Amino acid sequence: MAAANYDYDLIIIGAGVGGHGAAIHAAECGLKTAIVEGDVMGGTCVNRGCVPSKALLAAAGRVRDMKNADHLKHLGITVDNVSFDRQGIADHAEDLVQTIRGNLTRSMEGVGVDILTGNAGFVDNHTISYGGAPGTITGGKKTAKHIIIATGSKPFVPPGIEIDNKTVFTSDAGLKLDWLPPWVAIIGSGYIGLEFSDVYTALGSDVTFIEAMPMIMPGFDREIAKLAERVLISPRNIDYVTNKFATKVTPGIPGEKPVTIELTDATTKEVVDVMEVDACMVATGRSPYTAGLNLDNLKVETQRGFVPTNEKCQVLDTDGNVIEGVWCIGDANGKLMLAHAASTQGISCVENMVGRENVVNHEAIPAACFTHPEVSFVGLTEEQAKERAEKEGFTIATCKTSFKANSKALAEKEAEGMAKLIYDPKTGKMYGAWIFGLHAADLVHEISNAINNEQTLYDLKFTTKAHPTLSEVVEELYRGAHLEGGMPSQKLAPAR
Ligand SMILES: Cc1cc2nc3c(=O)[nH]c(=O)nc-3n(C[C@H](O)[C@H](O)[C@H](O)COP(=O)(O)OP(=O)(O)OC[C@H]3O[C@@H](n4cnc5c(N)ncnc54)[C@H](O)[C@@H]3O)c2cc1C
Ligand SMILES: *[C@@H]1O[C@H](CO)[C@@H](O)[C@H](O)[C@H]1NC(C)=O
Ligand SMILES: *[C@@H]1O[C@H](CO)[C@@H](O)[C@H](O)[C@H]1NC(C)=O
Ligand SMILES: CC(=O)N[C@H]1CO[C@H](CO)[C@@H](O)[C@@H]1O
Repeated sequence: MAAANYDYDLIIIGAGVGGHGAAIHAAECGLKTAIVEGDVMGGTCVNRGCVPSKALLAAAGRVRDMKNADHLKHLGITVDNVSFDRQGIADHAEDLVQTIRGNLTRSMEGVGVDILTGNAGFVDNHTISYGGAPGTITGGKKTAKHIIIATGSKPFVPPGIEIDNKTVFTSDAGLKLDWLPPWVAIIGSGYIGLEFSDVYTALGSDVTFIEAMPMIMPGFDREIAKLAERVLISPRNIDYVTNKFATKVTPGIPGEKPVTIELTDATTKEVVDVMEVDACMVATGRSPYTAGLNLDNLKVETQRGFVPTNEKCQVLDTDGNVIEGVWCIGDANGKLMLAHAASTQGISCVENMVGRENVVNHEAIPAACFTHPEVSFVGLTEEQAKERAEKEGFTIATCKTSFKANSKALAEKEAEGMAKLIYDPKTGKMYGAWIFGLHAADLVHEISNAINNEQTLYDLKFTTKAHPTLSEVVEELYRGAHLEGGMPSQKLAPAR
């Protein structure tokens, strides 16, 4: 039974990972729940994001390993003539998408969530209309006590770039791996561009990054970016230009006519070069997908397309007031455009709906780039932490360790990597951690959980990892941190 006078307790607009996480938790909390999806179930992550990209990276990573005769020789292995089937790799990605999409759909049906189809827009803060053409409110109407916007994002394509989905494309078409262009320019060296460069170079393509910022991998901690460049860029068939905008990109014809890319200097604003490549991938970020929601009916003004929200993901109107019953999670609110952030926010919203106050700590949410090897982090870069420490009047210190000090990494002969912790030596509070190396994406959770639980290095110094494991990289960080005032005995773990 839904709350009096409503069809549902909760309606979620958009069945991506964010909407899915909210729906499952709402059903578990006893809320009568519906989810509306205007396209295929699963959203970006399952169909056009995390899932197919990780499938391609898994296959490409194996190819890279098996073609690395030097590395294998050090382990005493020789391999002849490694070959791969491009279509077979593409099929692996598509199969995985279908499996996970099916599981996601069934898991919601299994807990009694109603799945409604069609695009949805707001009539008022308790009513949606769905199933009509996008931007209209002519479909069926449903009411709910709470409505969550979970409409996600789409690739952002800068003006001047013409997409043909064959020679000039975004990640949407890139993930289909229709062909392997001999030379691909990738516009943008964020995590999506980097992951694609890993796939393309493993499968034999050459890559050129075009980056508008003065440095590549601009979002990374500088020291980590430097090492990542030494391992992920320099030894591979990758080069780059920085401080350049791709201002005009014209599609070509595979094998006949090249793609042309006009490069404009970011400082002088002058056209400095025209590149000719076989293909161009546009990885310049993502825009929120909030058109067609009829947010005007709620007096909500999007900011660069993002839905304005408070710390609890409640939607705010033009006067900054909370709109009763309306929430927004995931890529559409722009707080942190990652799949697991979307579902964590969804669960948090439901907690607030059922009267348990909850605010997500975004500085405890890990992030990863699934190159070989991986990059992961949680919290701030050293640069950001320094800035905050100066402003708020505390001190920070860093400690580092190399994968070369780790027996497990050495056994794998994959010891290229480092980890770094940014912390306050007085309180033992951790502000950020960065890991570059084998299985970095799995290693970061140890630290992100500790940050989420507000544990300090005073506690963590006394935890134990199995030997030999990669987790000892994190242990090295904890133990290597220098805490002022030594180790107060009252902080010692109690004897059991
Ligand atoms: C190539 C690539 C790789 C990525 N890899 C990772 C990764 O490894 N890890 C990670 O954490 N993140 C990754 N991401 C990011 C991740 O995909 C997104 O952060 C995540 O999908 C956001 O989830 P969401 O639920 O907010 O929105 P989405 O997944 O975008 O889902 C929104 C859904 O809402 C639907 N919708 C929109 N408007 C309406 C409407 N009006 N009515 C009805 N339905 C509507 C859409 O059709 C869509 O299905 C990747 C993204 C890309 C592009
Ligand atoms: C490996 O490939 C080369 C060239 O394609 C070929 O001449 C050789 O016979 C192959 N070797 C094996 C073991 O298949
Ligand atoms: C490219 O693909 C997208 C969907 O992935 C589609 O919306 C767009 O219309 C396509 N463009 C062309 C020129 O085919
Ligand atoms: C947990 C779950 O439902 N797993 C299923 C996902 O889909 C595959 C293939 O359809 C099934 O074999 C799994 O059991």
